[in-house]
Amino acid sequence: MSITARRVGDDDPGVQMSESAAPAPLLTEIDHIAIAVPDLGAAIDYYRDTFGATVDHREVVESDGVEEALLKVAESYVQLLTPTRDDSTVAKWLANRGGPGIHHVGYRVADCAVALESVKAQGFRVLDDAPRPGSRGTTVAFIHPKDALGTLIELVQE
Ligand code: CMX
Ligand code: CO
Repeated sequence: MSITARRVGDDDPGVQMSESAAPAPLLTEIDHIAIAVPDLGAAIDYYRDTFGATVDHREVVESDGVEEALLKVAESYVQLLTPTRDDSTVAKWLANRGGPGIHHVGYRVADCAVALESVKAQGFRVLDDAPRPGSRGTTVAFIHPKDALGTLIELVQE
């Protein structure tokens, strides 16, 4: 929560400390770190051979044109992500970047609709106007990276 020191004019003398209007905490946990890769099998092998991490869940998310492999790390996941078709935004992202890397962060929220409305009410661009189905039965919504410190954010309700 940020504290703003505000000096006010002569007609209202003195210095006041006022708290900015922050919402109640919306993020309950890191749900996943998503790493986009050109070769899902090779990425799974890397995590297994290097860290002993194994696949907990695998799914094709047709709406996003991706296939994911989720590796469980404590209560969170590493989401290895690869495009399933050329017009997938992840295919474009990999081509622009020229290789694998962190694509987005998924934060767990208690209520995706409430969190999304809070972000929208603050004037930030979102990529989903309403919550939609994600993988493994979750409900998700994405926030535009240009309005989120250059990081694509996925709000995830389990
Ligand atoms: N993280 C940070 N910045 C990103 C980004 C990302 N993942 N993807 C794109 N950008 C930036 C680009 O660098 C570019 O910046 P500049 O204008 O400064 O060059 C800008 O955003 C626009 O990029 P773009 O290449 O034109 O990309 P698009 O607008 O075609 O798509 C985005 C970007 C974020 C709108 C799109 O990827 C999207 O809608 N994502 C949400 C859905 C999604 O990511 N699904 C896959 C995962 C599914 C899952 O996890 O289940
Ligand atoms: Co994700």
